[in-house]
Amino acid sequence: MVPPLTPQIAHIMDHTMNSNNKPEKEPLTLDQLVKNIHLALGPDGGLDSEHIDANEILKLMEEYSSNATDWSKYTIFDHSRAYTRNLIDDGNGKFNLMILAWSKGQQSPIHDHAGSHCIMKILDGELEETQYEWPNESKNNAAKNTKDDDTECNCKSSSSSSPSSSVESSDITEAVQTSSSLQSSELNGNPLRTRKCTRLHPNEVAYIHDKIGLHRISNPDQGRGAVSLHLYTPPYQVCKTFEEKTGRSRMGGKCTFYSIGGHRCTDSSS
Ligand code: CSS
Ligand code: FE2
Repeated sequence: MVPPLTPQIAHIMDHTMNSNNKPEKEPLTLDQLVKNIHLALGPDGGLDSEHIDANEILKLMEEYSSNATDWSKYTIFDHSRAYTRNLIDDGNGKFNLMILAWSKGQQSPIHDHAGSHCIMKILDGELEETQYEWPNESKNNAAKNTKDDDTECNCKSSSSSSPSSSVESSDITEAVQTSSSLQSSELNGNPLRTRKCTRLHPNEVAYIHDKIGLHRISNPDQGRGAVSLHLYTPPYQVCKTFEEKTGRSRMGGKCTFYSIGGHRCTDSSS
């Protein structure tokens, strides 16, 4: 476990007085949040994924309230991609904090998180998170994978899993290709079983780890983009992506940066 937060951590501070001479809460800035995450995760080394207190980081992310003045300089959209990954801070190798700018109506592939903790906060617009069981669990539970599950989940059932013929090294942010015309009965493997689907609104925070399962993030709004803040600790450069219809995986998700510190990466890699 991580030691308790030290007193240097800037929580939402009482700095100013209102007309009744009562303290008014001054919102935490993104810069202060970054400092707090550094303090919580330590300067370097020491903590692996097992020893990180994810709840502590979750609370820090919850304390921040979205303010576009803080994050607009990091938010670069590219509508030829499903989303862009824009690095704010590399956490001295301990974590990556980044802005994801989601194109309208686009979605990530289904993916894991390479053993890292993933904490995400909605900054603008809305996103949907669909969680899936790992393929082996899905196989064991295949008999339970009824249409009722889809009814329970309000998210649109995705018909756009990446075809298995895709190149192994594709970037995770590439727009997900339209489905192959094959029916699931013609493909080897079992469909991934949906665990839950959650609509996330501004300032809401979500958490996932490989121990929980896989997920896909979608921007369901066909008319506007969405922006989210993501913390990954430890950082990772590649993850697995999965076909929804078969559960087959690929080491296909190269996790590259579109920009770093607000500056566009020339080759869109880190
Ligand atoms: N995990 C994805 C974003 S959805 S949490 C990524 O790293 O690009
Ligand atoms: Fe993810």
